[in-house]
Amino acid sequence: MKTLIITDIQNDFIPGGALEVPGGDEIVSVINGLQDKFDLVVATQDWHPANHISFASNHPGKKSFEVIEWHGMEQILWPDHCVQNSGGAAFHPALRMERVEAIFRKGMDKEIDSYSGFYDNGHKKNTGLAGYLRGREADDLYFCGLAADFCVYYSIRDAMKEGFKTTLIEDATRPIDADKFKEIKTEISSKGCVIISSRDIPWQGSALK
Ligand code: VGL
Ligand code: ZN
Repeated sequence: MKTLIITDIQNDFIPGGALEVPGGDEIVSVINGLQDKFDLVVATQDWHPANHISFASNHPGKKSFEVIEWHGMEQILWPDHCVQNSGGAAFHPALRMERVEAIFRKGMDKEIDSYSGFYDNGHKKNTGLAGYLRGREADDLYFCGLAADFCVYYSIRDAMKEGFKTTLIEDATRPIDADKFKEIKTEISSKGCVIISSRDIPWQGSALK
């Protein structure tokens, strides 16, 4: 079953937000137009407590985008973003939500960051997304959203490890770092992720109808 996974279309990742992704606003209408082509639509939402360790503000003397070691793992320090219940954590107001069947939240444990919609960065806690998708018989996953080089990338890697068929819709995502995203595309396509444009989707309407 063809499933669209909409990653983190939240105000803080849109230009003007706390952790803005260049061009993030441009993909909202693309994603809205894609939704009716899928049998199942799921969203993820970055959802941090204010004391989250990924925030530079919680490490006195450190600045945003510095890298530290935390519990033996590299951690990029981010500006405060997607704080639970804040306007920045809300979905972009223009994002269509009526077809979104489930929302998987991540990044709620203050001690560990969580880019992927499936697992935290230490692969210790499972969000339940893989089990939910299997329960819904969703085996063919299409990824879009923000940011291409973080949450979308880590979600695709985990989806491939979990045995799902994966496709990235390139014009429905935007990276924080364009050069890094070029390397990521080479890596994920070598591992079996198909990269397409929304214009390449051949079927009309929901694949099941
Ligand atoms: C993200 C950095 C920190 C993302 C979330 O959604 O790509 N990036 N938290
Ligand atoms: Zn985050």
